[in-house]
Amino acid sequence: MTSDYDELISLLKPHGQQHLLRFWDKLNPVQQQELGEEIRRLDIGVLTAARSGAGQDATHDLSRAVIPPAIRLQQPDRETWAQSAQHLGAEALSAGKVGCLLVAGGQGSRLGFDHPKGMFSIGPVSGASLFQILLEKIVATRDRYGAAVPLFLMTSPATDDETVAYLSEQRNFGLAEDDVHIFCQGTLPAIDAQMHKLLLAEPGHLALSPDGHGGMLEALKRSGGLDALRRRGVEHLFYFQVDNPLAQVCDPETIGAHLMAQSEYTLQVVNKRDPGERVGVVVSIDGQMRVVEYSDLPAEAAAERAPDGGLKLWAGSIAVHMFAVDFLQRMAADPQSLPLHRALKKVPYLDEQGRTVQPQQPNAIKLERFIFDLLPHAARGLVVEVDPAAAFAPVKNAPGEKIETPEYVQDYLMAQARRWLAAAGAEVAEGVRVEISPRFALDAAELATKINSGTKITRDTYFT
Ligand code: UD2
Repeated sequence: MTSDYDELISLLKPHGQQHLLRFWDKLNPVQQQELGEEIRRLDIGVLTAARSGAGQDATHDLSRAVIPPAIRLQQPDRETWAQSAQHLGAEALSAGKVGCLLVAGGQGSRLGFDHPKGMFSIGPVSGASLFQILLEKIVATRDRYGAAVPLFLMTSPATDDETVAYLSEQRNFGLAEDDVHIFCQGTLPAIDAQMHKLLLAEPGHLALSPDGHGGMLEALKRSGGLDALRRRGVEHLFYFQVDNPLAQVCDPETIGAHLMAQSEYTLQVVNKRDPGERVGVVVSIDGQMRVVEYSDLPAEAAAERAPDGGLKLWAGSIAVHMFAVDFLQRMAADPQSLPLHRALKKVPYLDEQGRTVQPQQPNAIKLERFIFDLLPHAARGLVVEVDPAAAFAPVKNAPGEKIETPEYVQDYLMAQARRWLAAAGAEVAEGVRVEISPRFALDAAELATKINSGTKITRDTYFT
């Protein structure tokens, strides 16, 4: 009978990774079992990547890149088109055919917040958390259309326990227990950049980190989420990130656009004004759509101008997508559908003597999968331009930086509230902070039914 040790060695040796068992004899049986499980869970593609130093991003010939046909904000028929789209979207919502997928694996470390980012307080008057604002949008959508909108919420090993406890304490901000499916993404190991060896963080643990938002596909399937979607008759998923409280969650216009085009993968985009904006661009190369991440976009390509003076590659992805569930199901069945991306990072590790080394320079390759790499596989894709003032204000940076700080995001939220109040005929005094809970009004039209024209707002107000 072969021992655990022998079995693990036979897994690792062909890939030159047997050093992972260096401290095996010092581990107790429980630790040995845990390490064994981590090793068995490694996917073979990663081991091969480790051996070859691969996981290298493919380069694309951006000279042939064009923007795919897109629904533009300024196109003359946008208004009429939007009405038909909204109608279709509303029908799908009323029929319970739409669910939400929120990726919330990130921590607030860049914001100096040592908790899941979703718990970060952002409401400019209420102090509501990102989770509260986003989940209340789902609750308000459910109430408006009279049908459940199930939420599939992805956490990571670092955020899972706290997120589960927080949402339970907050009673999911009004979403029924049956409509919330929390699942945890997987991890990928860090690889020594010189030697192509997987790193140990502790004698009995690999150096692991979350596998990127692309890990959603595998994790959704593994957790039974894809089956649950089928069972519930959900045909389309509205996907968004936890850092953007302005996200137009379940926007009927976007859902309708997706349905009209029979799209498998629809992306909300903004018109990039500045070549340096940190959003991926949606392009079409030889008829195939894909997202090129900002870090992979050469400066010259990013800065190239179109004849009208705008940027040639203008379509900035704000990471708000619609997916056909059939498409996700098809993709989840193919382990190759999402490639690995690599990034050189500083990763602490155990040296041969078992001492922890804190590297001063990037020493390791971290691997991740990106959900937008599904786009080239879609039989039909669609790009819909949205107004950033109404749809995109992510909180990414600590106070003091230029953009995407908590103050910047709060300014966006307050500016939207002011616009809606002005449209309802209310007057908001200078310097007053206003905030509208999604449960009070989901849009300007709803607000107008609740606020009397001529109302004067002279002190900080949270409409709830
Ligand atoms: C992302 C997009 C960028 C643009 C921008 C809009 C990537 C690689 N880039 O940039 O093109 O659309 O968003 O704001 O996506 N997350 C997880 N698990 C992970 C990694 C991320 O759940 O393993 C979540 C994270 O909680 C966050 C979101 O994905 O909500 C975005 O992640 P990010 O902050 O790493 O991406 P960013 O801002 O560089």
